[in-house]
Amino acid sequence: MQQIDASPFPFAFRPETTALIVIDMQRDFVEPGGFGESLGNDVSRIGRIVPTVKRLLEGFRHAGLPVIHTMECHRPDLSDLPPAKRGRGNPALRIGDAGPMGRILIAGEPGTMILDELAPLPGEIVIEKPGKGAFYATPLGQELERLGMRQLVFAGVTTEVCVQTTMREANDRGYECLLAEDATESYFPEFKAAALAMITAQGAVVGWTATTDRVLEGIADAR
Ligand code: TIU
Repeated sequence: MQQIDASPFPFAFRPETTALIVIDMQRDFVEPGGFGESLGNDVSRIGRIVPTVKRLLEGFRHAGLPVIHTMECHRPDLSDLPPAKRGRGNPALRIGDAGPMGRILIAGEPGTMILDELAPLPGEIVIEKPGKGAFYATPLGQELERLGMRQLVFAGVTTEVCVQTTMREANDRGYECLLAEDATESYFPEFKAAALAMITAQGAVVGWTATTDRVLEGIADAR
């Protein structure tokens, strides 16, 4: 086993069983006019992590370790959108409505795309998910089993919503999970801090956290 210098204690991993999962780095959450702003959020702080997420992505690619991207989105006919989700939050624009970047959070629309700087490379797995967690109603679990993964490093947005939900789903499925703390962000700094504390409390009850520099150091000699 190799180690990443992490909180609350070192994260043990085998490079051949470790993947990066980048959660929902989509225009809809980062750019004005998208889903995040429609919920009443100031989206400006989210974009600041893009260079750090990019460094993490490139580190995994360079080490030859799998990279998986997720996208929160729905079918154009909204058949995978529960009415409870469409109505939630009293948003200015609802999921499926036409906004400045196309229909909000609908697969294939410009606003739903992953940011150009972080775009998946050919061969990288992209999971489209209708929920906050990336395991619900998706093939993520089968893909991870097919690849033989056991340890998962997470990045993306938002920390306490889709990232934390997915980490909890993964933790319950037996994966050892680490969140790159400077490659994730929330619309609410206090919620990000609380999520990091919840994850690592009680001896890593959900998982570990570490900076991107420490993760990159850990995987540097993976090849
Ligand atoms: N609202 C919010 O903070 N997040 C989401 O709706 N989705 C994700 O976190 N991707």
